[in-house]
Amino acid sequence: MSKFSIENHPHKRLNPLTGDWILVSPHRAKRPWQGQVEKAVSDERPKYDPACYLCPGNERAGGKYNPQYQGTFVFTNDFSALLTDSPEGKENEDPLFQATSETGICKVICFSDDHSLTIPEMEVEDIRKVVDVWCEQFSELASNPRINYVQIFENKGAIMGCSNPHPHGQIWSSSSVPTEPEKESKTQKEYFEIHGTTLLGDYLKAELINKDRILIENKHFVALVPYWAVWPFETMVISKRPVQNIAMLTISERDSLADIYRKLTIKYDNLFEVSFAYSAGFHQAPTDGKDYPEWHLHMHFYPPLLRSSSVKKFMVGYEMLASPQRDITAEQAAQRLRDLPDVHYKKQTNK
Ligand code: H2U
Ligand code: ZN
Repeated sequence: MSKFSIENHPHKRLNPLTGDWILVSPHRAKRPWQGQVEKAVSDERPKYDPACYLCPGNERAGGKYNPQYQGTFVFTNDFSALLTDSPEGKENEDPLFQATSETGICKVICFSDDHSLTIPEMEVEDIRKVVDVWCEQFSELASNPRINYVQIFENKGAIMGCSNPHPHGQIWSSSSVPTEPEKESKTQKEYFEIHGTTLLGDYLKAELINKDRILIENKHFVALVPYWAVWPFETMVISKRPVQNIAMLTISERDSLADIYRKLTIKYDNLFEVSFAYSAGFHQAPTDGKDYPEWHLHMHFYPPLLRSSSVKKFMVGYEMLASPQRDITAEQAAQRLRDLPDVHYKKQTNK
């Protein structure tokens, strides 16, 4: 029998941030791909859509009107999943029936007044303004004694359940730390206690030497396909300096974040020449006033597309019941993304 290699043989990889394992089946990706990569239908949109509840001047649910804003605009979600004034309480007498009240604040952030744009089509200076809004919103919510975690995210594309193509993101902030960041809190703390350095700082150092999974590196950030990626083109953006939250970023680091967000999403759009859907967001330290030196700011990008603008990966069967699985390896995915042009397909002059 030949010697085990992760390029050729089925194996499991550990996600050290969550403790989860993922099954990788590289032998299956070796099947030649014969299907035509179909071009998506054009997604050209007007700069202003009178029917869009995020466009300037338009009416939202409940009869509120957006101002004639320019650039970014933030409002409290009209259908907030968490409320500030709900009563506190618990159900904890029976270990099998545990419930606890949860409060919070949910916001929607319009990235631009221009309905036709998406992040990869925006100018870097305009994405930079979105970074500032995230920092301001984070600081404001973090200073609220009832808010102990701030989840900043972007849900992009109808395929991800996004209700509106107007460029926007959301922030849900809560009184407790949600499941995913809670898992990462635990693993990063354990790592920091043993090594005295952040888990992601050490991971990034190793990845920058190896280079197989690196996509983009700028002054202060790196975009890569994590070793333990589950989604076909899943990526992470990690700050080179271990900072606990987005508000701790320097001016120059904020510039770098805007730059890498743009460059990564351009690669994504160029992959299937379609506005590439994903759920993306930041993971950062809890905001309960304590110090979290183990926490290392990063973003996750979870895109569902697999082979073309319409063929998505399903998380079904074995994945729902046993463990996530992928065919194309993280290294192959990184290679594909790295090889794509840095100019957005709509702006390529040879098209
Ligand atoms: P998506 O990013 O998943 O499309 O969600 C947009 C949010 O906008 C969604 O959380 C909110 C929804 O509650 N919304 C408003 O706050 N006001 C509206 O008038 C419509 C939608
Ligand atoms: Zn709009």
